[in-house]
Amino acid sequence: MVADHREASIMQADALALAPTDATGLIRRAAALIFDVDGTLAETEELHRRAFNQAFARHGLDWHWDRAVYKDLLRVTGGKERMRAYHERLWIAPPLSGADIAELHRIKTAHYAELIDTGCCPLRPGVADLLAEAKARGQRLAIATTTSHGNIDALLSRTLGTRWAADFDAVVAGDDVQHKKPAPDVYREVLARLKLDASACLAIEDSRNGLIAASRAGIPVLITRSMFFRDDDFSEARVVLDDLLELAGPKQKTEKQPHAQ
Ligand code: XBP
Ligand code: MG
Repeated sequence: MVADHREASIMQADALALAPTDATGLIRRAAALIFDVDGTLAETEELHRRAFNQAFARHGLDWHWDRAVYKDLLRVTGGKERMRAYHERLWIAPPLSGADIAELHRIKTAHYAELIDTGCCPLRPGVADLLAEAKARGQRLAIATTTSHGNIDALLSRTLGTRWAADFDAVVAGDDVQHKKPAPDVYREVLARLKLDASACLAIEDSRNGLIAASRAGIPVLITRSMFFRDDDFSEARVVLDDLLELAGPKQKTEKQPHAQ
């Protein structure tokens, strides 16, 4: 009961959202910036969606997730959990074992890496600059994501170079913890590794599940709206931006992500 009360007051406290202009101050004051990956560092969910569909076809399943279906399924975090949730909706579907789901996810992850390797998924606008500026300021950087270490490495090796991990003090992925977002586990694990107080950090997220996860860990949140979560409820966030280019000054035109047209 106490935990729920604490959680409510944390969410309440964050309801006092800052104006975007204060976003820069919020970022600069943080001892550490903790980044979500999918939808935040890059618009990757469209590639995840394509990779799922390629895996279904390879596995002889007549499943096809269009963007509307995928947008709804994204409420379930974790690719394996997402496939299981979809399968449970198909009452007449043939039984899929845990091993089947794991094999499907392995194939999907391989397709995702191939798509990332085409270079069609750059970092979102303003991300590279923010990472470089934070590093120059001596701020610590971390990652708290639901996806896998393999997917993080595929994306960041391609966009930041193979030595990307040297700039991050903690990288926590979905399978490192017992419960995925919106549970706070990945964020609590990052805080434990950084040995920092939650209130001294800032989480940068794109989805309500991510906002809830970070808020439950007591971390203030800056949201950058993304393709599939644009209309999520972000009322507990400290700041909500369309993208990080807004930090550089008045809203600028941001180029469309080529693959996310
Ligand atoms: C987003 C997710 C992941 C991806 C798919 O993670 O929920 O499940 O959609 O990747 P985040 P996997 O926004 O926390 O980075 O198939 O590897 O789960
Ligand atoms: Mg995300």
